[in-house]
Amino acid sequence: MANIVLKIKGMSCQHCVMSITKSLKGLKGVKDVKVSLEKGSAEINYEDNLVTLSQMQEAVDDAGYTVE
Ligand SMILES: [Cu+2]
Repeated sequence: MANIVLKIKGMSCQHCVMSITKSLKGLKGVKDVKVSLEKGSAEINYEDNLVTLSQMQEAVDDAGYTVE
């Protein structure tokens, strides 16, 4: 199990938080996601043999936001 905090650009409300959470949780291997609107970040617990950092960045992109 691994843990990472991604800085995310473009979040402005709780809807953004939900979209990003949902997109990340849709990835196989992502166990837990805590998105903070105040900090502009997402803390992710994941299985590093199942999901890569670039897949997680892509999931954030797909939700319409950017990883800094
Ligand atoms: Cu929003």
